[in-house]
Amino acid sequence: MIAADIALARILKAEGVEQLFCFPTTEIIEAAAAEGIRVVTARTERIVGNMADAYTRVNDGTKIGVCAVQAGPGTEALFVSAAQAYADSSPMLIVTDGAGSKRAGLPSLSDTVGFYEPVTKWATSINRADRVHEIAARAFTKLRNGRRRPVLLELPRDVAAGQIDEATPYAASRTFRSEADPADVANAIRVLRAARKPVLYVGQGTLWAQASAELLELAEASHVPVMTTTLAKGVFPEEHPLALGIGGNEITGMVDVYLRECDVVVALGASLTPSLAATPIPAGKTIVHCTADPDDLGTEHRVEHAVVGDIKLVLRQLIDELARQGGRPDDGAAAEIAGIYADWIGQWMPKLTSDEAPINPYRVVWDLANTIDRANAIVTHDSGTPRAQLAPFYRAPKPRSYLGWGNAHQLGSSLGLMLGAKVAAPDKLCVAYMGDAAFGMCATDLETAVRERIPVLTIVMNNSWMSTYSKRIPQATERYKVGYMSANYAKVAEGLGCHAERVDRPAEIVAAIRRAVAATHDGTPAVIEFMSKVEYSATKIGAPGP
Ligand SMILES: Cc1ncc(C[n+]2csc(CCOP(=O)(O)OP(=O)(O)O)c2C)c(N)n1
Ligand SMILES: [Mg+2]
Repeated sequence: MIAADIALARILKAEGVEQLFCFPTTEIIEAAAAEGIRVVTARTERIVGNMADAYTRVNDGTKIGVCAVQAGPGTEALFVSAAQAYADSSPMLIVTDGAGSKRAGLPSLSDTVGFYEPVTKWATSINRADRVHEIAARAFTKLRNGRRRPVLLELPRDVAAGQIDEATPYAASRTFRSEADPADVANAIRVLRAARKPVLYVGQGTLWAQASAELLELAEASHVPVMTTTLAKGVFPEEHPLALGIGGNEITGMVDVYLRECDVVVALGASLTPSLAATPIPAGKTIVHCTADPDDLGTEHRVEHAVVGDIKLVLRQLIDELARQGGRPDDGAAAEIAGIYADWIGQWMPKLTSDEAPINPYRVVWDLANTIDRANAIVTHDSGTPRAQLAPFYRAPKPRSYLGWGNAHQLGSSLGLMLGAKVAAPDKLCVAYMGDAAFGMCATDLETAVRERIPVLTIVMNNSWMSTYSKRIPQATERYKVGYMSANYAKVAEGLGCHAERVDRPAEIVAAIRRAVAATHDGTPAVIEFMSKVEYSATKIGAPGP
């Protein structure tokens, strides 16, 4: 006989779980550690959740990020990260303890399962020790199938101690896929072949389905340009001649032209729900909606042409059907894209190469992109102008070399996300690019990076304020005499054990990045604080210039 918490720890191992992200300790955390699972302990629960979320994403969901926190204040503090993972459709498993059954339901205790229901695919309490296997199997099956979203399991203390048969069998869960109706595929290709100026509008479903090779094959076979949402950034190599770059809250000049001028949009693995992560499709376009989740259909657009199925299998069907119908001629899109890029990036060059001090943040983005080995990096933006500055201009060369977010993005989540990414991909340079307000929301977890030996690179743009809020707040700050946000963040980072530098001259940017990258290679987390100016130029449809 074994205790239920040990049985659950063994199930996690059987499901391929190699690490548990947690704070501080519970029965399941101790049981997992005893079973040889690496326990990564953060300083705050919200960072714990971010780590598990990014760990899953970097593994494309083939390995599930699991986090464990205490019930009550722990699950309450983790909620924001679960909400973010839910909004971005990222599956992670949350395991929590709970009061013993004698105290269950008392009004003095928060109802963990109840308040997690809106931010999970499934939240449940394991109410008997002998149900651990059955409930865990259902949890992992949900995490690996259908729409990817968090799952919460509560293991109350007395249930955790309950004894069950050690020999209870457990088979790891798996993903099941299905193709689309061939008639829908044939119709989609007919619409694509008849199009005057089509665009492939790609969402993160292509990442979860690991369909980047098929996407490349379809684009090259059809000569159709590819844009991605912020969440899917990198699934199509952004320096490919047919790449338009991202269309999120911010867009590239190429997306601006193509999305306005196209007649047909073929959406692939995109929900087409309105959000900060996905540029709305202008009215009057014919849409072919290819998605694994039929719930996506008809959200914002009338369903005229749809293809429902696993997007990797659907892409293969589309490639075969395109050949069967006679292909599609090359209409010279690549040359047009090159021209638009040259014109658009030319407009931005004065900012991207600016010598001004305080430093122009676009200069940091440009120097970062041209200094690090992007093919061996995972980069992410935080909320605020960091997203606006980085996402359109940093060209991601391959899937998961950039983690894009944008539906319900918690300020300060980039650090925890990169900690999780670095645990998943220890050989990659993992970079969190954030503002000073974001730093204030996560900085103490730099100590987690040091203690747990997770050497990430954090870039802090210190502009003494929250750029996008600068129009309204200065009057208020003057009125109430609270002043601007000010601190020496490099000293904070140094105090937490990081390699840290403060840079105030543009000529020093590249050398500082090189030193910081070298520090991470030596195992030390690095922070560079750039003294920067407030700079906000939205790149929107119809206005992608500075
Ligand atoms: C927890 C949370 N609160 C509020 C917001 C809304 N928000 C988005 S960006 C931002 C300010 C960002 O300021 P900073 O990090 O300094 O970056 P900057 O825009 O100045 O470059 C805020 C408050 C959020 N995303 N998350
Ligand atoms: Mg700021």
